[in-house]
Amino acid sequence: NPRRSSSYYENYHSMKEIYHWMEEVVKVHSDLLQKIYIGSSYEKRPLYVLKVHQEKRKSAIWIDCGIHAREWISPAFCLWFIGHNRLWRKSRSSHGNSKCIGTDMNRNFDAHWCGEGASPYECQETYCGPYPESEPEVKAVARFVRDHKDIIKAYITMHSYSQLVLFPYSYTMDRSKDHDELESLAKKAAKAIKRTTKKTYRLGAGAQTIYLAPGGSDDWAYDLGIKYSFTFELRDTGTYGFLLPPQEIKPTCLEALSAVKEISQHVLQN
Ligand code: ING
Ligand code: ZN
Repeated sequence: NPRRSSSYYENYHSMKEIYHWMEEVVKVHSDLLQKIYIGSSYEKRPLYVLKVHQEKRKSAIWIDCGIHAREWISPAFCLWFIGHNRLWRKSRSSHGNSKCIGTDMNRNFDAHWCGEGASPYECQETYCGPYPESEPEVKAVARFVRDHKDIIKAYITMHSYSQLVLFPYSYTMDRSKDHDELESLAKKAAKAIKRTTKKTYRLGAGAQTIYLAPGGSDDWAYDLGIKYSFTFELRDTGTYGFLLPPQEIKPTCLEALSAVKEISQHVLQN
């Protein structure tokens, strides 16, 4: 039940926990949130205002929660109100009567769609969608790549995080017929990264390196005939995870570029 999961907001928390939550949420969203000390309670506990703002001082709306101690739902609302989900993964599509939104677009491609490693349930983070290419975003990419498959020699998709260079397959533990060539090219890419920023990227076929995951774009592109198909998991390895600090953008891009160059060179030679 971590502070940024949706189930966190569907539970009650102690005062101490709420103070910790305030600190964390203000730190993570320092661009949007400000914590202002406005005094203390009779028992000397600090009272804070969380100010939500984007533009400079215009007008404001005051909301308070928990004036009456036994009314727990009231502070729960204030927490829920602030707790926008920075860690959203899926698309934004709705599905019939389900209250849950979104499809995992990297499970929605037509490559062993919705097999083991994806979920048929709308509320899951790896929901595969009602049918392959059900998502307009996936359909648009798939259509474009299909229409240009004779000229597209490599397919590269960027994700985060874990520092990995992955290649097909992710939908099966079996090796692809180009496994050895893809592995040696991934090794070259990882070496280029090491030369550029000294960072270590591990490499391997998706299913063997991380987990079984059908419906991914790289497997789909590979089976379409685009041999050089790669998924990059960029920085970091978990220190900041999805909340990578801005100072790491430039070095991450430089190392990724060195890997992309390595792949391009190989593709041009073959
Ligand atoms: N990782 C990928 C994911 O969609 C992946 C891993 C790669 C799956 C290739 C399928 C094919 O789970 C992240 N970080 O999204
Ligand atoms: Zn991803």
